[in-house]
Amino acid sequence: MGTAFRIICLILAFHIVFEQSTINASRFKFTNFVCDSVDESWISVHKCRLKAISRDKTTLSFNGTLRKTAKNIRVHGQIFKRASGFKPWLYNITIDGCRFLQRPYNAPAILVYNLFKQFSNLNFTCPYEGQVYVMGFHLSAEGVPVPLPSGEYLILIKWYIDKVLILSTGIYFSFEENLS
Ligand SMILES: *[C@@H]1O[C@H](CO)[C@@H](O)[C@H](O)[C@H]1NC(C)=O
Ligand SMILES: *[C@@H]1O[C@H](CO)[C@@H](O)[C@H](O)[C@H]1NC(C)=O
Ligand SMILES: *[C@@H]1O[C@H](CO)[C@@H](O)[C@H](O)[C@H]1NC(C)=O
Ligand SMILES: CC(=O)N[C@H]1CO[C@H](CO)[C@@H](O)[C@@H]1O
Repeated sequence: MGTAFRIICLILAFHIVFEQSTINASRFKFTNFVCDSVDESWISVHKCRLKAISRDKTTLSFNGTLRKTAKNIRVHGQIFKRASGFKPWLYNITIDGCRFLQRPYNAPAILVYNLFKQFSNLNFTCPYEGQVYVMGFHLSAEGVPVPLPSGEYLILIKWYIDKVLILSTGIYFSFEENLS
């Protein structure tokens, strides 16, 4: 085996190790997506699921039809972090959905909305009727906009129309920082 060949192997090996430890420094992964408490008089849910695209990429999709005109939407979002069961963590917020769509307010809500709005049709002002969807939403660890400790998380979002709970969506994900 020539010296040149050995050097090339060494460079290649170094390159691979270096790339894995830098590019894959952190990992974000959806682990479950649950839609329940569905009020069929208000909404039918056609799709609520995750799809594994590759080892590092899982997409989230929701597709539903609002059967009536929604003008008064309240959104209650809460974050949980796993620590022998999911415990409330940091945020527990309620926003006026229609007001938000007119002029986004509430920093954590804006942050989450900005992540998924390009994958959805929730981008116009009230009233809402008919199709509502989020299709193929995915996020890489680099896309996570805030420092996040490693762990398992749940974002529980409850959707109310005219003060009636019409849908509850649970988004579970794991985040691992600085793998290597
Ligand atoms: C949502 O589901 C409905 C009913 O199955 C379908 O007609 C529509 O094309 C779907 N929308 C998207 C964005 O996939
Ligand atoms: C979160 O907010 C909701 C609605 O405001 C309230 O009912 C609930 O008790 C709160 N949970 C925690 C853990 O603060
Ligand atoms: C809202 O999203 C839909 C679907 O992605 C897109 O076709 C439409 O142009 C968007 N509308 C606005 C006002 O951004
Ligand atoms: C080993 C491993 O997970 N490699 C991934 C590192 O990140 C790049 C870019 O995101 C992926 O293409 C690799 O598959």
